[in-house]
Amino acid sequence: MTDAMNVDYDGLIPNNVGLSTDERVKKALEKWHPGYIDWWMDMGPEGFQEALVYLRTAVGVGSNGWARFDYVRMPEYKWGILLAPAVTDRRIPFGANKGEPVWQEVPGEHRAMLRRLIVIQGDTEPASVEQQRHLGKTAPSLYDMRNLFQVNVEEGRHLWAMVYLLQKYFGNDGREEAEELLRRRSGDQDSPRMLGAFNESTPDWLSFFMFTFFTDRDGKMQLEALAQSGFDPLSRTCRFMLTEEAHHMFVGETGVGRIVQRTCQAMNQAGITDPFEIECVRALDVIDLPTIQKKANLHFSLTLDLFGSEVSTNAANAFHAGLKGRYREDKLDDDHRLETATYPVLRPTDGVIQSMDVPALSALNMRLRDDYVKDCQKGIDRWNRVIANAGITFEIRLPHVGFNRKIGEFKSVLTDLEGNYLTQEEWAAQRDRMLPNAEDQTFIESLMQTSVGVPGEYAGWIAPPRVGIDNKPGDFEYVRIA
Ligand code: BYC
Ligand code: FE
Ligand code: FE
Repeated sequence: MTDAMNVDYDGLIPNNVGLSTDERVKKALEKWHPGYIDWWMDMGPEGFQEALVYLRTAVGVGSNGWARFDYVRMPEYKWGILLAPAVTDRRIPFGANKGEPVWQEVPGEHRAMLRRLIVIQGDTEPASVEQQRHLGKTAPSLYDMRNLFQVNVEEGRHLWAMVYLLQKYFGNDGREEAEELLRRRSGDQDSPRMLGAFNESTPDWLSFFMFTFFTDRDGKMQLEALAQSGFDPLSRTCRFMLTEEAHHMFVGETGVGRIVQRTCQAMNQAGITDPFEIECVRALDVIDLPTIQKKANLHFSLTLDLFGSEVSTNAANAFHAGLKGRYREDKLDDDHRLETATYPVLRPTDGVIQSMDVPALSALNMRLRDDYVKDCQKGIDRWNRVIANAGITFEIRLPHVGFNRKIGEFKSVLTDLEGNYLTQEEWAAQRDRMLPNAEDQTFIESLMQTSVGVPGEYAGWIAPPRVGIDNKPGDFEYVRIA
């Protein structure tokens, strides 16, 4: 039953977890459902709840053919509970209990730690929907609008995924946490979302694409680490979520890539060779490359904070307990216990930033962050190829990991993009060349005043995609606006 490949669509909640025979959890979820819909109507995409959107819905969990595309009103989207198929005889892959059979129930001694991880993961999902709720009104095309809404409904489903775990495995306090997930609000003074970056605003489409490139990629890394978990229901949930996450990063990478492409094209047509002639480039109604770089600096640094402190006992405990592993733990070749290993951590010391070996167990956040930075760089390389192919001399670069940090080793130092220390005064003088300022923001928003609602048309600051969603032709009507 639990490793069914097909989804049961009979009840209110599509699922492959045998909900129809689990009265207790079914009732709990059905009770939670109206509150979720209220939240979606209040905090979901503003102005488009009636629109018919060409969305994909999961109808199976197999590695191919799991999606069906159709026009759906978002509030009627089938938010289901979908677990990747169980792996026969799966063993805890790391930590003190390595090699023992995975847990199908919550191990009592790790209950609080596990609940905290699930709640934090769950909290980010609705937060991102809240952050993105105004963007429909300024979408550069129906294609992009549809992708935004696809990401939004899937983040909603990710909330369901975590709420299912809370309702099924954590009894009363799980139910309370599930309610709290609907109560907190991104950016709210009194009851904010749990992690820093999820309380920032996503004011424009360049930010949206940067967010899905950088911040959804933190989602990918954290889900990869949780997919290794010895708590098997969490592992299976995360494994299925990762298949959806790939599309979110596609949206971010190609979104920024298409903006870069359009800027380079406009520069070439106008005969501008110097990317730093900002006023001339902006006069073409495209976003200059240095401003794109500044947005990348902002979203990269905000996202690095999501990895927590480089040296962390929480991370050590979660690994030791077998709850949260490393990126591709099952592909790594070591003892998977890390009781004697070390790992290099970058630390600011007087005058210099130094690499220091610390116990590997305590450096797991640093390690996941290192894997994340490598993953980001691959996408950046692809953006840079677009610029190089256009014959323009400019390279988008990831800033130093110490730049603009609020969490961890670097939170009490100021650095420039290369990691050189700055005094308060130097920071104040240089900030506007490193991060978007009010003027940059005003310019970006001046380009994004309305949405483009004609099928096949695109705003002038972004290139059309190379292929459509679900192989649809260029003039396909991805959203039928009510
Ligand atoms: N903001 O030992 P520390 C996604 C707190 S994104 C505020 O340094 P730890 C998505 C921390 O909670 C992926 N507080 O770090 C993307 C702790 O507080 P308590 C989300 C922070 O615990 C886009 C204290 O500082 N999933 O899915 O090892 C769209 C000391 O903690 C922050 C996860 O994060 C911060 N940035 O690691 C939609 C996975 N950082 O408990 C969705 C689950 C740290 O002492 N979470 N703190 O009061 C975790 O694995 C860990 O909680 C963290 C932090 C990696 C977040
Ligand atoms: Fe998500
Ligand atoms: Fe995502």
